[in-house]
Amino acid sequence: MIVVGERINGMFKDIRKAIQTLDKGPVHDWAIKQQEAGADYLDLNVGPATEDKVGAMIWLVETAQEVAKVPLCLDSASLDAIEAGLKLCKRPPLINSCPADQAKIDRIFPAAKEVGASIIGLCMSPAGIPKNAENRVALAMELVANADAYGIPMENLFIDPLVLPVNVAQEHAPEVLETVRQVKFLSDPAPKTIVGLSNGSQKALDRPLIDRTYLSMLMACGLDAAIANACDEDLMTTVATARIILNKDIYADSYVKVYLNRGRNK
Ligand code: THG
Repeated sequence: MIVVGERINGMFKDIRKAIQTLDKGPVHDWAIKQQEAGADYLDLNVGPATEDKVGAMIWLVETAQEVAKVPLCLDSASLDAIEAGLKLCKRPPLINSCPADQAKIDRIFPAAKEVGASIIGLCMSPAGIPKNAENRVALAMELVANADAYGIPMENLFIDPLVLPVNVAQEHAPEVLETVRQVKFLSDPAPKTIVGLSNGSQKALDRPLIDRTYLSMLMACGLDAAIANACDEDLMTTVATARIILNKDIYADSYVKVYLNRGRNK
């Protein structure tokens, strides 16, 4: 399981303030904390902190890289911000993200190819997010065909079916599970799959319970990666346990301890 630490996001008050005051402390702290907790990538998202998405992304990339041992995940709807961040990355990042929109694909895919970056392809078109799995999979297919045409290896394409809050869009939750299952049969080799896990529990009661329940179900459907709260120990031990049950790691009485001490889990 590839875990992308979600915490460096202007959606959170401390990071919003850090971006506005150019205070490196919170960005350094969360980069270190998340990678120590087992994050494989660090998501960087300016969020609502400022209108200067490009300037803020440059600052986030430079600041995070002062302490980061893991690669970055450049999270922005602004292609300018992604491109600016991409130029500064010391390690090939994960580009977050590109919808099934040909104009955006034609800009992002070649840029990713040039530096060996991976791409998150969203099951979303200019018409929006489909309601059912079938139409989400059709958009995934477009992204797969484009990756193929641009010479991007399938292991570098992460399909995101788009998790929506379960309290207002409950009917989407099983469609996301089904999309993950079907994407694994789209091509051989298949692309990877990823979700923004915490979207599902927004504004709901007992968020960690929803997050870890949904994650174990998604893993049973073949999920490869999640943008998630890497500092939630119960979530991370759920990942370790699901991997045992899926026979991906060998059972040992001490597996949870070993996993936590190891701090990483691929
Ligand atoms: N897919 C992709 N990228 C994504 C998402 C996705 N990036 C952003 C998001 N979704 C994943 N990251 C988060 C980060 C935080 C929260 C949810 C998803 C979150 N934040 C608190 C909230 O809104 O309640 C912030 C409040 C606070 O504590 O200050 O839940 O789906 N590719």
